[in-house]
Amino acid sequence: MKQFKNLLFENQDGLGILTMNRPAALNALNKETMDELCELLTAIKEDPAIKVVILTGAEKSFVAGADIKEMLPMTAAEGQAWGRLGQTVFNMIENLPQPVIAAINGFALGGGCELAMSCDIRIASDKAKFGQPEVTLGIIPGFCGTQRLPRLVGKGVAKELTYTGDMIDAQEALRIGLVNKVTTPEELLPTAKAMAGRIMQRGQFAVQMAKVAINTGMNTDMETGSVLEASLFGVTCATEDKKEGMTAFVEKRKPAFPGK
Ligand code: DAK
Repeated sequence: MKQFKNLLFENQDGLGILTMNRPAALNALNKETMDELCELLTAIKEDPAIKVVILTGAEKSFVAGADIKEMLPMTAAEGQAWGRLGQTVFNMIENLPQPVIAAINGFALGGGCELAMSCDIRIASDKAKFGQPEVTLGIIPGFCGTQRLPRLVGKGVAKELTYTGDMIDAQEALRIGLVNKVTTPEELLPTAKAMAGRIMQRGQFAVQMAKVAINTGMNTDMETGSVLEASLFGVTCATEDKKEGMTAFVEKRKPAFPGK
């Protein structure tokens, strides 16, 4: 795969490890990084050999937000285009066929917190820090943070974090439901990899359909979501994975999913 300036990517036997790699700026998201993410995510989406992706950051930060120095001179039109680019890239992550686990090693602030929230599952090191500090800069979250944060932690807590710009630690993020798990820094990647490994043992098409059902269902009403779920369940019934999974259960053995 192509080499990028601000990203590292490695395919470890079907597990994609994507590392935000601009440590001199605490991995802040500039336009160049966002364009690279767009290109890399398109390649990952089209690569069926990659089953699960882990997204993490190099050195002491996950992502310390959008690049403030690059945003400072932006006009209204440029700001709007920047916001749309970020929203498009984060929606690509949310809608990637493969599950994406954020392994949050350090600062996840502003656009960094929004990036983590676009992933399916968040695991944090106990050194991680979270926040939406945009109002401290005179702006509001622009990569769907005002939308994803209340959906994850509820409206009241989302408003408190967004209006105050306060930073919270990993334990508080766990308490409010912003992250799924907290580990030591040493255990962060092993924990994420172990979870990815369990997901990779399942029927991959079923995992992907579950992702579509949950994501789409969360953005619609219960009845429409239920109809979608029934339809996707029906689709999984036509797969060889379903035949193998159920046959293996009856035969009291582990399934060997063909992946179709
Ligand atoms: N942007 C650019 N550079 C950054 C940065 C950032 N977000 N965060 C850190 N850096 C740079 C620092 O400037 C410094 O560079 P040099 O001065 O050495 O050249 C280097 O990274 C190391 O940072 P520090 O020296 O500050 O490191 P500390 O450990 O002392 O402090 C910190 C770490 C994370 C507490 C601090 O760096 C910090 O407060 N950073 C800013 C965090 C922040 O406010 N993040 C939110 C950014 S705003 C929108 C689109 C997008 C957005 C909003 C709207 N629309 C289009 C509508 C998103 C906004 C944001 O994300």
